[in-house]
Amino acid sequence: MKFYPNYIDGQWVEAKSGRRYQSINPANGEVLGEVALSGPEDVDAAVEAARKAFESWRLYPAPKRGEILFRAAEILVRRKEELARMLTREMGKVLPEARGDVQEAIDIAYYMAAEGRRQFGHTVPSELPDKFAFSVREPIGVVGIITPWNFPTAIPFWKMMPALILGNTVVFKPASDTPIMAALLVEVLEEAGIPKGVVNLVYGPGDTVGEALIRHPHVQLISFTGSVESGKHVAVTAAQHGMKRVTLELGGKNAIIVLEDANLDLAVDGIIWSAFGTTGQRCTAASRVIVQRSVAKKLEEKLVERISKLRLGDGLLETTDVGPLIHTRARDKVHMYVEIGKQEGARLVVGGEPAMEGELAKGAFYKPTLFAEVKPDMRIAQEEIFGPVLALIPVDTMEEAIKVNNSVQYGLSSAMYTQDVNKAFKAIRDLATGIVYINAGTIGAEIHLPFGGYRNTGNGHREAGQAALDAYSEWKSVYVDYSGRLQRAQIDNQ
Ligand code: UN1
Repeated sequence: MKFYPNYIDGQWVEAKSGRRYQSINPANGEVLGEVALSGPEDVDAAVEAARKAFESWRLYPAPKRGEILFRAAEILVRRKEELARMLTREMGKVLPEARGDVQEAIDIAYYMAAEGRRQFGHTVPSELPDKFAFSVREPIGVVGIITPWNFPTAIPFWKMMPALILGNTVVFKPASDTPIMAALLVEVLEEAGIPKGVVNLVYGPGDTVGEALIRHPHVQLISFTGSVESGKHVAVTAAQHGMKRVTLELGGKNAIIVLEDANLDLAVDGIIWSAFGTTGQRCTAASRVIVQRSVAKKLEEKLVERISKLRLGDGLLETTDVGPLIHTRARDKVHMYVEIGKQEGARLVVGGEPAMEGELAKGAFYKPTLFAEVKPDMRIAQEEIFGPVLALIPVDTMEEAIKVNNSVQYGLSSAMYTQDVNKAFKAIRDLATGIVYINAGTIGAEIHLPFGGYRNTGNGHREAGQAALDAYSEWKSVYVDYSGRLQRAQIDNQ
């Protein structure tokens, strides 16, 4: 069985304890490999390597850093199919979506590679004569990257690519459920020529390895994607341990609004894709449909027809529409929410139980589920379920729909289907989410726009696009006075 060690200071090494755990295919229980089970001592070694490497990496010309990132993108293009297949086996999403996950890593690698020749600062006039003023971005130092299992290639690269192009070094702690994908990514960076110590990989659980990273005195920034509860813990702990910079991306309870003038068939396509793609396990997944009452029944019928045709199975099979959940604990959590929904008085329309027929019994499968007549304050309409469960919420007006959309603790993505351009622009203004779609579902953000959300979805930072550069750099403002005398800002220029 293949063993996946840590990667520290350019070497593939066992955990110091010698302990290991197994990576499991959620579709059938197959053991995919053994993985180093690290502890805080391995984090220390990785941070030390990253700290040493920072001294030279920060001085390595940014365009040259960009060339390494560009090569990483090219290697990913070459290895895309191999990575996608392993991604499906390790995480469960269907193969076309696994290819999309790898593609998203490729996209951000190309994008950030080009930032090596930009990284614009500002050159501005000074308020005083014979004085020059400009600002530059500086790297922060050692960056701890803690990533989830649902996008095991895209999300680590969303974080690593901007961190690296700006001259930071990285300690990468991937989700325990998708370790092999992390190894493949690091292999790609190694082949691309990343110098030793610049990227380090440490496997292990959040409460030991992640915790050691968050507390480490020589880590300057933590970039974390996960739950709100864990995100709060990261923020508080990081503040107490060296006032680390923290960027958080913490999920969603995203809604698609369907107005009565909408093209319903188009809306159904977007809803099915956004609610059941990735088995509902995206931060951007639609788990609510807020529909104007006059078309609610018709929409429900169309949805039921489509949901009943979704085929569950191993994501490698072409016949599969919906893959497994990440593990049986996740499946049990989904079922717990379905029970809560029933108790709250929502009407269960379709699904509502684990799928146990034939081969499906070996994996963590759950039937795509639809609730109707859901009230906006029910738990199934408020809490992130992270599974294939969709709540139909009827409303009377667009204004009410927007209010319901905004009345959850999350604010990541929202969508509206309408043919009325006036309504669309009012919605764009009033939907309080970091991402808004018109006549498209809630998923499918592109990497050159900011990604992140309002309220508890994060702490104000954004991933991807130019916004990501802000998260991984410090601004330095520089004033050069060439007047040869003391000039006092705000005083001598009155
Ligand atoms: C996530 O689920 O955390 O917009 C990321 C999307 C993808 C990224 C999702 N491009 O659905």
